[in-house]
Amino acid sequence: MKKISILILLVAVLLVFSCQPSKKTLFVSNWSDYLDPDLKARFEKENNCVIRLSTYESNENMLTKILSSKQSYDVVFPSGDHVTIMQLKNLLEPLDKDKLNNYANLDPAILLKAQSFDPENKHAVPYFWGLTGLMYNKKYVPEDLIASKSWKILEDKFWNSKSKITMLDDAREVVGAALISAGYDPNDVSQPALSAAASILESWDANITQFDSDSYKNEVPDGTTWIAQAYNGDALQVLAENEGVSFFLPGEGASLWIDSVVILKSSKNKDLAYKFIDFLLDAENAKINAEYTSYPTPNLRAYELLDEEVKSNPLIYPDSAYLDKCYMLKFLGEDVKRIDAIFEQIKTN
Ligand code: SPD
Repeated sequence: MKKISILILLVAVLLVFSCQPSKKTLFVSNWSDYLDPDLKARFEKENNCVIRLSTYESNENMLTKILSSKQSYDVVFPSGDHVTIMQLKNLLEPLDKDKLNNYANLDPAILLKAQSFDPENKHAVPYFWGLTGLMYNKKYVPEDLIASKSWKILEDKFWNSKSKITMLDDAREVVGAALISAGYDPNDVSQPALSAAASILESWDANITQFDSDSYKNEVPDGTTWIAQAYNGDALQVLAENEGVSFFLPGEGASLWIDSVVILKSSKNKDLAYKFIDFLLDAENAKINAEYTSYPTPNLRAYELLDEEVKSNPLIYPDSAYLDKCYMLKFLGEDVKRIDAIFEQIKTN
């Protein structure tokens, strides 16, 4: 008799659970440290869903992952040149802007810039933009060496035999920095430009320990690395926690990029994907996210809500004179192979 009661109870419990509507899951792949976890949790709660978030450290890894994974991702965050690459591969869902009530919060000037990689802003919603500079540990790097605030400090003999430099694991950023240092546009793939960049990279490489886009966030503060090529928001997240670390945008100029949020054509949850993007576009949410990431926001309504201290920080929002010296990393088509070849050569040296 007792056994029968237990069995009935078990069946009842199973029935209750099987009747619960299962939560929808949104598969999101994003750069690391690029979304406030509290916002993610709030979206899940408000929409009775789960976000499965996986992270990546480079556009190339993201693309390999979505092309090779059995899991179909719903939402990803490529940089401009990769929006074009993904669109040419027919991976992107054209946006139905009627489903994005907060789209009008975006800065028209940034939307115009984004048209260089996404004509008519058809497939990509600008998420953050940013600049790439150098982050260093003040204890080990002498101020007089840094004073010039130039990419050229990486060529200084101070670094010889120290093995204390790291650069991003990103061909466009690394070769781009060398091109800027040599006085060229990082999109220049002419022979003279690439030869100059290759020889500068050789001199830097003698003291570079690794090409890595993540570990510098711990290694500069703890002194394993003394100077690292760094994305500005990531660097500012580190600075906020470590007084001994500093960051600068080199005087010659820097690469400038716009990362966007896109919905994949293969997404099985497009309605939820739209809701998520619209949630990110909400002015208050975008402001919270901008404060968390320390990246410049393309959301004009969110920008207006930011503290004066953030808006006037030249490492987040440099003045127009500096921005005029910065270069958007453009889609280069087949020519990118010439940049990749130099990067591979340096990496395998
Ligand atoms: N942790 C977030 C890093 C975002 C970097 N954006 C990519 C820029 C590629 N040039």
